[in-house]
Amino acid sequence: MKRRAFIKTGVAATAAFTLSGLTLSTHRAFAAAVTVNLQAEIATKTLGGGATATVWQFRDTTTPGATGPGALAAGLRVNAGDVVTVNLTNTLNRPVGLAIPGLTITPATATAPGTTQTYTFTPTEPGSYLLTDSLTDFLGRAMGLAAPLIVMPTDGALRLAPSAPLFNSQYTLFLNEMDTRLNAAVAAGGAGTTELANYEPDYYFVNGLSYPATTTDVDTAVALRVNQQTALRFVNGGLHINSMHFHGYHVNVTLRNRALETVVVEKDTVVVDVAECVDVMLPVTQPGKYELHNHYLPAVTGNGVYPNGAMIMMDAV
Ligand SMILES: [Cu+2]
Repeated sequence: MKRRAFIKTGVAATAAFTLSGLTLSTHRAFAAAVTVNLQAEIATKTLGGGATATVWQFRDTTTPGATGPGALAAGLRVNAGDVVTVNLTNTLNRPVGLAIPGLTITPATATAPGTTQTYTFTPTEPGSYLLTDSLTDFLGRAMGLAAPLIVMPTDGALRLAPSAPLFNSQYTLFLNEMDTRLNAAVAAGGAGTTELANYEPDYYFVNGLSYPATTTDVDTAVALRVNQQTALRFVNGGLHINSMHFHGYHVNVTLRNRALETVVVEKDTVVVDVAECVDVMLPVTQPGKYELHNHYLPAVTGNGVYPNGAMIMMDAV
């Protein structure tokens, strides 16, 4: 298998970012050196109802057409112990500094506009991480400059952590939202300061998609099988807390920001704080189709219209 098949995720319609649905991917059972090329760039995002917005994004340029989970332009999966090299090309009009809370990245210097800089890091703790930009910070995340990083155990085992139980399948559910007034102000050359101070999102996403597009995307429409265990990885790349409510099931929170929960309580609603990564285990106890959605009512709308936004479907057979 080619190296990039290990680290990159969701190549077009075939190898999904997740171990999508019921199929188990082959995994590398050792640490290795991996390289990824990311570009910080301006893009146009299509929203529900045909509206568009100017966004910023990290895009994996290693393979043309490569995407992260869902509609995200980037998303990485590596093993603990991998030596990861990221060549970051900054095409934005301001400096960008690659940041992954919980990891030490070298060098800790900004990438100037119009330049490329090489960063390296070696994750040791399995779990989910938020890849973002430390310099544009809140503004950057509001504009979309964030992506998930998934770190599997070094031996490639299907576990959230070495001491956690095995799972059969996993999905990454990247959460964020957008206030299109902010995007429009920045696209027009403004600083966006006023809009950020009055941030009031009108679109909400899971893996960059809004309902009903979430129900037809292979990385985002959660396929379950009764009596199996599915891991769900919530990564909050936005500026709002997400309370993710499950119909049909209870889940066990296993990791919050890579730390094992000491007391595991079955929950039907899981809070994912700003910039937080929460990994849960879902024991599939019954067949059926069930919703998983943000419990904050505006988050299941798009430009005020329901249903839209951060709502996905789970389908168990
Ligand atoms: Cu509900």
